[in-house]
Amino acid sequence: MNMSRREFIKSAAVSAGGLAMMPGMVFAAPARAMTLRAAPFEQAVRTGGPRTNFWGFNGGVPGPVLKFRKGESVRLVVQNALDVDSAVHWHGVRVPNAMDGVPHVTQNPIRPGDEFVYEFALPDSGTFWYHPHQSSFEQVPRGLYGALIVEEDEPIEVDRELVWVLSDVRIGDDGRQTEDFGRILDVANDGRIGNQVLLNGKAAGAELAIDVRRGERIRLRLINAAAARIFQLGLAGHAINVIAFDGQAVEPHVVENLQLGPGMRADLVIDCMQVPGGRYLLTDSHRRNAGPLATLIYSDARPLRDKPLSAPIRLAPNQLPEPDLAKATEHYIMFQGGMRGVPVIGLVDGKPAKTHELMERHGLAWTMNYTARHEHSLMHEPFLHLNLGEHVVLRMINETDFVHPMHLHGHFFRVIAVNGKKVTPQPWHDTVIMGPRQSVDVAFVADNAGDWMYHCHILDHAAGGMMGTIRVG
Ligand SMILES: [Cu+2]
Repeated sequence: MNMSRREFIKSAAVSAGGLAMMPGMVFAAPARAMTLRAAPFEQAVRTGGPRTNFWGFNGGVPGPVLKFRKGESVRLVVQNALDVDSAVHWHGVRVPNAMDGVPHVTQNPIRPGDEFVYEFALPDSGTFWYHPHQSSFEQVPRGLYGALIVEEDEPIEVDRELVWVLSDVRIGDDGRQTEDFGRILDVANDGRIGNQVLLNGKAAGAELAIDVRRGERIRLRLINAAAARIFQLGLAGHAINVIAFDGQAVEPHVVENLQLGPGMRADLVIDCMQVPGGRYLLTDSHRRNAGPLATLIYSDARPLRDKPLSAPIRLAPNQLPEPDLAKATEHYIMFQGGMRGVPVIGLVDGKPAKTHELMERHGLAWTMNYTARHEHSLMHEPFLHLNLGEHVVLRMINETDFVHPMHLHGHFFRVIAVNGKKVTPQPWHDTVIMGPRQSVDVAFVADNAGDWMYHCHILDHAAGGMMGTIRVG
């Protein structure tokens, strides 16, 4: 007989007589525990190639795929075996503030040799990821990132589920990482983009083979863990069905190609309906880094089926607080700076500095509402205060000539307008791309109390001033 733990405890209590459950009493399942150990290690990104020095979780790049069920409570022990401070952020997971993993803001940094225990419940199903929020412009590209998957109560029917963590690395001919993190030339430009794209830690390229079978339905969970690279993904010969952005369900729709900025995720359904022996390229067509990433190769095995599965691919939505635009308060954030475009004056520690002074004297390049902040230094001074439960429209005005994927912690927002023009549909995101000179309006309910990071996910930009906190409550 199949009996859930709760039913078992209930019936055991009843049969014991007199030990019946009190109304409202909940037997929480014990939190599932995992240990993540951050440490240096080496691995070759290409079979037979030179070894690359990484920092990684549990000896891998990416770190282990953490897979949980919606509603589950987890206990994640992070051990720091690096010789620098660290802390881990659970990107996209709506955690209580104290579990958000931001050093100096939500916790003390985890010192070398120490550990920190993160405990929280998982309110949403979806594709999330984890990475340090300490010197992330260095710790992330060195290899500290991994997927965090929360399964739906009723997953859609597929033959296979793949998790692809996309990233890149800047390496020399000897395979060693180039030790040039945080250069002002990268900070004030497009960020530090690697010279080798990685797919699950392996060198991407036409020679990277993905074996599929005719008739197979694949659910692809994509995560852009790169520090600065924007992907524009296409798959020859196949329809790309998007079913979720940033872990949140969208009405399934087919796209020609998919833009994925740093920090962003997408869930896709691919029906492999080409013939045995066929080869199809997965490509990146972004202007900066166009090229093949992998080849889908159809095996000669007997097809699984000759028509695509007819099972629905629509995901059940998570319960997110719906912003009411009629009563929402408007807030503005203006972004300026960078090496191209109009020179600016920004405040650093309360004192004005021009663009070249920001860069040469402070190592900063970007301002939000005329202020440039050092990573986490002035974080206890939020740049925006919201009341708990406030309905908010945040208008982000990008006065720079650069693209910025903006990320808000602890909340999801709906993207409601671009350049002042209403968009439909209005998908939920935790990270949204602002194009150069573009304005993007997002709406959300500030229902999670605490000081929440709000920053560009081009991690050099965040380190260069595009980072601050929003206080809720
Ligand atoms: Cu940016």
